[in-house]
Amino acid sequence: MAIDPIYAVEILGAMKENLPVVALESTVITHGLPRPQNLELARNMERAIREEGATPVTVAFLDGQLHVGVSDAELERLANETEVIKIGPRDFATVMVAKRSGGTTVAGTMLACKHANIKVFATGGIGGVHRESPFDVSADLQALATIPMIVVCAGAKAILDLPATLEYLETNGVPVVGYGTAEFPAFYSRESGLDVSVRLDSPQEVVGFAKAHWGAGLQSAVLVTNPVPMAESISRSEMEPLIEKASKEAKERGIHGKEVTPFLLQRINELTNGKSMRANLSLLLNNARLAAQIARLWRTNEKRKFA
Ligand code: PSU
Ligand code: MN
Repeated sequence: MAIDPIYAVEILGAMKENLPVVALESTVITHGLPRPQNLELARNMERAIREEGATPVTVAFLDGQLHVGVSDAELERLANETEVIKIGPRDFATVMVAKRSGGTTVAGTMLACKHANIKVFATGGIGGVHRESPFDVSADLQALATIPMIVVCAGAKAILDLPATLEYLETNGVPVVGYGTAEFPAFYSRESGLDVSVRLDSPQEVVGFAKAHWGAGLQSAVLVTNPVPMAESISRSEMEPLIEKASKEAKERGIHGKEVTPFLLQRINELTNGKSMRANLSLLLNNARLAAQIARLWRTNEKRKFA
């Protein structure tokens, strides 16, 4: 049973015309944010991408079918359904066979993009190596190592072991681009004390870099890390004790596997009285805009190549 995605009509049109498209994940809708902010955010991200002149493609599973692009009604269903699965690559077959619905993670969305030949993807934060259990390495890292696309994020959350996460990316040939910064951003915080592998300052530079990277024969992704906007950012010193506390609770409560990330996100939101969620929403929109700017240049360049 080969995978046979359902493409939204708008996406098919955009792809046929070689118009810019930006993929969006949906675990952030199903598991990352509370209702009703999840639906609001999903709609706002799609709108931000359109405003920048690209077509948004939210990826998700509905009743066992992979959707590349969803309608507004489908978005609403995803945001409100309770029996939704968090879908990474290993869950594709489970969901297809059992005809289930759910949100694709960064890795799951990248796998879908590989089938759909979508090159640019915007998300909030990538998964990584967990602090509580160093063997819990997100499948996102594996996907970044093997699927050639541009992934725009705000770094990885400091709930992770950030140095170990960066080491993994280095080993696997994934360049970590700091967008307008030489420091790896830590999601809620603009600072981490850790270096990126290269700093780039414009969408043009990102596109040129990605072409050089793939031109060198690599099959890995280019990870663009875009710091959370200043106004909603939270300092590292403010976040650190709260992250420690949430991580300790996760361990004490025996939370493990794919439950860890959603638990920590929700707990940190409670501990910051919603401030962390405001940072989360702001950086997601910021990433959607940058990804759309990159996608526009990407398509123009591709056209020129074949003209
Ligand atoms: N980071 C966020 N919000 C999220 C996630 C990460 O700020 O919702 C989701 C993403 O979909 C990511 C996934 O791919 O969590 C990683 O989960 P895990 O650590 O189980 O691989
Ligand atoms: Mn994990």
